[in-house]
Amino acid sequence: MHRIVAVVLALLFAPVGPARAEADAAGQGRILFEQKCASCHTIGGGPRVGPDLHGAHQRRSEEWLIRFITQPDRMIAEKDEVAVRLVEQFNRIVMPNLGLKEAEAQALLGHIRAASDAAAAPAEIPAAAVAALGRPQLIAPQSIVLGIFFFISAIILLVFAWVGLSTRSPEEVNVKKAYGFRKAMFATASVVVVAALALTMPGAPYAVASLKPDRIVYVAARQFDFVFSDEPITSAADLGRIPTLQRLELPADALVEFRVTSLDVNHGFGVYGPERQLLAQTQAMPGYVNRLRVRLAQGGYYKVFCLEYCAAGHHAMQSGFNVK
Ligand code: HEC
Ligand SMILES: [Cu+2]
Repeated sequence: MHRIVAVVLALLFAPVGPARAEADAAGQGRILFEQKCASCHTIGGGPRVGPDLHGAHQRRSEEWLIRFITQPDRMIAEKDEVAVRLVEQFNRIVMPNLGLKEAEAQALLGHIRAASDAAAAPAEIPAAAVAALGRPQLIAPQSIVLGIFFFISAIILLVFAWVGLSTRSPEEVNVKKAYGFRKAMFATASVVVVAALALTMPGAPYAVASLKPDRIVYVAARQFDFVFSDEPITSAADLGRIPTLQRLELPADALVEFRVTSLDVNHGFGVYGPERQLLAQTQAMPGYVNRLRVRLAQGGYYKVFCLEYCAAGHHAMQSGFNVK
């Protein structure tokens, strides 16, 4: 009887025990990766601040990887051949020592293995596609503003030149006439300013601010990436627990509200259109949520760049989304 109970118990628990432990380890590895590594690395999504870790377990020994994940700074200082070459390749940005224990590195390796198996090999961006991007074109409002700026600048230059030249032949000034002219100038300027305000105020975005957005996207910026989600992510501990949007798709012509915060230092959240013009931007600040509302008519891929120098990996801090 005891033996039967023992066998039944063994059958019930034997396969479950290790499998669950493995799943837990994989889950822990995934959370650790989201929290500590995903800001610089992808697995199959291409290089970012650091190399794509797709298949890292195939190109390096387990021992090397564990050591590098726990003590990258020491290995680089000791001039490990592979580590030094990687530093050269990645703009001399040294991977920080994140104070991980060996068990955590093991869990991370488990995740890198599992995620590498799940993801296809990273696609190279064809050089032709990069070369085909021409110089960015000025969009209408920008070129109109630039035109007005040049026009006013030209008038100011002409006035200065005229005043400068007029000093060659000094003449008496009729003070009364000069004051009269000044009054007339003031009246003209007042009329122009009030008219310009009356014409342009209705276009100010205050009315849009009272509309209900069609879509709210939460953005958490951190060194060195942007995390999109449908729920607020307010601390690094939320990463890996709150689902993030790996690929953000937005409907065209919808009113989209980005709620932008930062998990570490100040960043900028700059949205660039498919022709690579800056369309909208706000700051990403720790402890604050800045709202940025946009209505994007044109379909295509919009890029997001960090607009505030935030440390050595700033140049790689970019993301993007599709509008359909
Ligand atoms: C601040 C950015 C940053 C963070 C965060 C970061 N890394 Fe790195 N990582 C790098 C860079 C840059 C390199 C290339 C080597 C160098 O320059 O130091 C690298 C290299 C590596 C390599 C070697 C890759 C290869 O091709 O052999 C592994 C493995 C690695 N990182 C794992 C991790 C893991 C795991 C984490 C999270 C615990 C992590 N990294 C966090 C920037 C980072
Ligand atoms: Cu930055």
